[in-house]
Amino acid sequence: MGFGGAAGAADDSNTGASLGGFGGSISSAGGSGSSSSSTAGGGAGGVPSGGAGGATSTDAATVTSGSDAGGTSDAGGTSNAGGASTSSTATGGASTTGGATSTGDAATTTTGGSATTSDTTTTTGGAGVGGSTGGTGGAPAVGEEPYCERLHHLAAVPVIDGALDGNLPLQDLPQDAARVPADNPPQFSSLPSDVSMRWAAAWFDGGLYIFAEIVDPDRYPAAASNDEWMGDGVDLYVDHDAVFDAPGFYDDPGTRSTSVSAPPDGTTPSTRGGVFMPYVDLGSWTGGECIAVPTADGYRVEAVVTAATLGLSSWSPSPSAPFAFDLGHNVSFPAGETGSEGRRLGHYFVQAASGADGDFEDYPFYNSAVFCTPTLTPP
Ligand SMILES: [Ca+2]
Ligand SMILES: [Ca+2]
Repeated sequence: MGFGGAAGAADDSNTGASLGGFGGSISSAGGSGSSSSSTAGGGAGGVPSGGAGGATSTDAATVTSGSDAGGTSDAGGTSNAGGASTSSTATGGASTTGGATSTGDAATTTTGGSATTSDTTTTTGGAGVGGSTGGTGGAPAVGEEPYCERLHHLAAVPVIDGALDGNLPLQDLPQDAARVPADNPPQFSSLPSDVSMRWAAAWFDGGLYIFAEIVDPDRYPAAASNDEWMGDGVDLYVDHDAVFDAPGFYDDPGTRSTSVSAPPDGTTPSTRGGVFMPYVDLGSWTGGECIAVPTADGYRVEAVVTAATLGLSSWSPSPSAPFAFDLGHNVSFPAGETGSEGRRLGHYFVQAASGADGDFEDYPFYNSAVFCTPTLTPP
């Protein structure tokens, strides 16, 4: 997570920003597949139209791609030649391709050919006018697991010990949906090149399972006096039913942001975690639901989010009761350096708003409308 107010220590200029205008479409970090694999399988695809922030993104892994079977031009003015992709650089199976995209005042999440929209819905068939509804696209390339789009079921309750459960394939997390505070010292205006993350996710009968493997030669978790997100670590954002009382906001209970701190050194595992909502620190993440263990070149994070994490008395996800989530990697400054967000230099996400420019409302720690809404495969 990363809102400045929670610890009172951050000083982002966006602190206190109004929630009045969630805009834009979704930028989704894809896997490592090729462009062809991500666009293959696309149905009658879409282009964004209308709505605030509805411009076609040029982001490398944005969800505005897709082919339009009969398109000529959409209402938003984006030309879309029939059959041609409007975003040639979408990569990876996790990118939302072949699907429909439409945007409105609230963001749109597009996963594998289905679209969920808020406020403004534009739907068109083959004529390709004014938005779109996709076909059956979005199938991953071989070996890819687009966890933003689809989660497999774990038969057993995961064991939170730092070792991967379920033999899940790990997926690269591209750094295109990144945020670096504008007031960082100039030499820290972008994420360091030697930090990376691979991750896996699944659902089980009690909630969401996440595993992340981080390469980071410089483990520098938040200071003990600061919130867990203010240094190296992993953030996880979850809503239990993918439905929001007010689009873009966090439900209480039901939606939570959690942060797991990186280990403090190369030998000591950590179970330090925190639970948050925007501008609210809800306390430590206890109950053995998260762990961070050091590795030779970084660390691993493993966690489950359950009913207790989300402030609920019960939660039983299923294919007919899916949830929404997102994931972020908090990346620190070099040891000894700090900025307006403590030891955190910046962070990047599985999914953020298309064209995200640093404003809080573009990111899942603040805007629940950018969460992934995966299909849950049957047990
Ligand atoms: Ca485990
Ligand atoms: Ca909800």
